[in-house]
Amino acid sequence: MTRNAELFERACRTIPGGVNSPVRAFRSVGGTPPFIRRGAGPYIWDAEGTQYIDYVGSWGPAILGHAHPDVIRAVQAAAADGLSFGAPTEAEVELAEMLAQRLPSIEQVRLVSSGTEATMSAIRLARGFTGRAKIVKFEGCYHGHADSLLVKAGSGLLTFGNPTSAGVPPEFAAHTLVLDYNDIAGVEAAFKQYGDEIACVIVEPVAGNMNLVQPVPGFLQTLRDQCTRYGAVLIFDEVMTGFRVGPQGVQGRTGIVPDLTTLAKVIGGGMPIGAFGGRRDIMAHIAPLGPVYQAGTLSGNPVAVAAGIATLRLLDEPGFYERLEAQTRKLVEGLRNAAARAGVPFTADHVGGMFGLYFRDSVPTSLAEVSTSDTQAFNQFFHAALARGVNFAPSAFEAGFVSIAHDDDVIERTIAIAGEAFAELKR
Ligand code: KE4
Repeated sequence: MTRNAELFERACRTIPGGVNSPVRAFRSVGGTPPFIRRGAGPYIWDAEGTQYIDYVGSWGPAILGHAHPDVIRAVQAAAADGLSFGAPTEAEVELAEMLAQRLPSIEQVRLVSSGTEATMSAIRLARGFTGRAKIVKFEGCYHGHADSLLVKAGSGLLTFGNPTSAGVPPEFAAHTLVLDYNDIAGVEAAFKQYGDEIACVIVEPVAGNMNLVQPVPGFLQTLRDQCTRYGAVLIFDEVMTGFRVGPQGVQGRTGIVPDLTTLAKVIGGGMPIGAFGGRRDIMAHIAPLGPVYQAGTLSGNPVAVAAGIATLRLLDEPGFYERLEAQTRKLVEGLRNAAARAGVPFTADHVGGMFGLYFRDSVPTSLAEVSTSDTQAFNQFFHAALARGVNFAPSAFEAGFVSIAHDDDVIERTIAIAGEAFAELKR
């Protein structure tokens, strides 16, 4: 039995499914997940000492590559002064100011410890601010595991949602309307019917949890216009896209400014962190200022904040995002060409430092289109690449992530390995 298999068997004895987050269990792609011992730059090594070029990057946070020395030094220095005080610290003020300076939507921001906490709090805030109960989300978008977000579309086009998870009472899903991503007419119809009952719309402004799916022209603007017209709060869930697709997230790339933004991942550089922020008049409703309760023992934790500050400072380097996007483009173009040479139906897309791989002929614009991809081919490709030392996301319905440490040599080696993996599909 391999060391990874031994560790997985041992993990399954005390941790449900052997993992602390379901996607890590490889249920979608099959097989045994490597247990990672360490990472450095674009690489991770598993318990057997096998090296992988990593394109998961902790699902987005590792934008600088793993174990960047400046970030590690900042974490070590902060930790040496104590791990958490449950009292205000200057560092969390500095991080809050950095977020407000960088994101057009943020006048005030509250730090939390995960993306789920950020979106759950933002929705409660939108409901408290508007006094309304209904929320709108989109099929294929994932915003963490708060009850009112684990919801799939109802039976009818404009009927309210049904839980996607056991343990969520139907009543908790009853206020969630699930529309199709990029369905502009559907959004307009929903607001026409329920406009003055809708507290908020929450959207991944570039979707990364149904694989990468970009907004079609007009989709985000329609959300902005309809929310403004009916007094609903527009929430951009930029947990994944924040500081990943550009220095100001999707709101910076598009100029479309939401009322609230949720963040996590990159802003903690790999440490537990999240944030929600936006218009001052809305944030004024959050306790202790206003009636919407929200709290957290480790919110603004000094060690996580130190990692976030060190990370954001390095992202300020001139040309950082141009280089990151250039490397991601080289990867995506190289993979498309390698698949074409092998005669495999495949395409790929990218925005900033995140990318999507699709075993279908065209880039999808909805979950329905993503779902027509050849997931069996993806799973076979995934394992063929993994066996050759490239770690893509272990699901056909996840995005991938490039770090600034993925230099030309790493990208070229990835493309060569992918070429062998594509060829294996044809055998
Ligand atoms: P966390 O609670 O996992 O920190 O964040 C939830 C979340 C919220 N919003 C968006 C847009 C997200 O992508 C996420 C979490 N992303 C997944 C990646 N598909 C995390 C991976 C996992 O669940 O283990």
